[in-house]
Amino acid sequence: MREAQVIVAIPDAWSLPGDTVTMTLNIDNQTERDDPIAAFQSHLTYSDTFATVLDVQPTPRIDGLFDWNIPDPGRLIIVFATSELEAIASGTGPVAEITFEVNPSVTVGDSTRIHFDRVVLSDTVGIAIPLRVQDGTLFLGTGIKGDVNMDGEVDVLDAVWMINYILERIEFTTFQFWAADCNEDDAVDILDVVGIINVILGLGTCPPTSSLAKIAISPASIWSPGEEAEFTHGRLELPLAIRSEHDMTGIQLILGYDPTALHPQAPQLRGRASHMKLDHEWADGRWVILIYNPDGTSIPAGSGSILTASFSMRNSKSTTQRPMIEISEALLAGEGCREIPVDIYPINLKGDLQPETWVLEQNYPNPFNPTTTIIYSVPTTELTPWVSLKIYNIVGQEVRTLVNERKAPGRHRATWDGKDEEGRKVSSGVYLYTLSAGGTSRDLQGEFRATKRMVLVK
Ligand SMILES: [Ca+2]
Ligand SMILES: [Ca+2]
Repeated sequence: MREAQVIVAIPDAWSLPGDTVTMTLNIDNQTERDDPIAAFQSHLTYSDTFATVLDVQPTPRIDGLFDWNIPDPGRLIIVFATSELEAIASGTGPVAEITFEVNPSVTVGDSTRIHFDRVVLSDTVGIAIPLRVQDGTLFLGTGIKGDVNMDGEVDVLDAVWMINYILERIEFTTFQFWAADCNEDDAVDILDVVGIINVILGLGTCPPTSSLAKIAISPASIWSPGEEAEFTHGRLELPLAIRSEHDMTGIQLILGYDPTALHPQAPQLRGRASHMKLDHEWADGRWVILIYNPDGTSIPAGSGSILTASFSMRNSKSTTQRPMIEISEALLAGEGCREIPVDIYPINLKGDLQPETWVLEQNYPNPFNPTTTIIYSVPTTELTPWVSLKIYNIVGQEVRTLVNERKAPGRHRATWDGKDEEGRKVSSGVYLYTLSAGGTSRDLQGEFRATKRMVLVK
């Protein structure tokens, strides 16, 4: 006998006591070797004390005769035949929708199996087509807000499901969405996550938003401190700061960015958010970041950077425009699952994507002991230029060579440890540092030369 290719199945569904729920009867006959289906007969059994069939409707895949009947309680027969017994189009998906009404007195957590008792598929000349069946299960949700995975308990597993849903890693069924939307505002977000954490820890409840007393909450603000945003060659460090007069139990951020120019890296918590937990996911120019803490602690009120979002740049050599980045959404959770309104400021990037000119920056710290850092920038040129950075004493004698090689475009940093070429500590006083660059050879003729002073103190 040939292996059955056609699958007749009823996918699982979830409902609550007293609700109606529609389950689908699917036929999967999408492979080309399948025999054409001209007619179908199915006998289904289910618990009639659990649910009652209200209606059965064909889907557009069915064109022809369609009928159904309940000869005995708990038994459903569905029959259809295509017009003039021509084959129904191959494909996958529902051919019928069965609407059940769930008995209001059924115990939550129960389920009933929708069982294929007998199924016959006929081809166009009346020969049975081999098939496989897959029973479905109608689950009754526990009716507990927060019990997303429907195991009867509200615990950290449910919080993880919610986080994965918000980060768009998984999808929810209608019932799971209902269970996850603890504060009943028709959205599943960080407010629900911190609500469920409070419930798990016994710190409080996750009341419906509509039941919260209307009290004035002063708005927070979120921005990227531009003076800190730093483009270095091939990389952007984007700090994000929040000012809030209220403690924050959780934060949900969505950053929009140009995915053709930027590639998100791991974000890092900073400052007063360092103790929090962070999870994130990005795709197609949307970067969703969640900040929360399973132990219920919050980010204290205050002002300053809480996060650095880093990007690497794609095709940085050919890009000279600053790529688009914005804070698309910011949702702040306060005490008791209250939402803290937030003003979002546009991101104004100050750093250049790539330096367009030679720059020799003032060393820091200065005065210094024992080490200091010197930053210099190499512009974009067709050929990688030769660069030298040397230290001289005040009478012009060479003390140390820090750099003497080709350097790629971008900002570079060099460190001087206050020692000469032989590794001896030099005496305190004024020193000069000179950046020479140019051409593509060691002669360093002409292109750029700059000198600055620094002071070594003892
Ligand atoms: Ca659960
Ligand atoms: Ca919600």
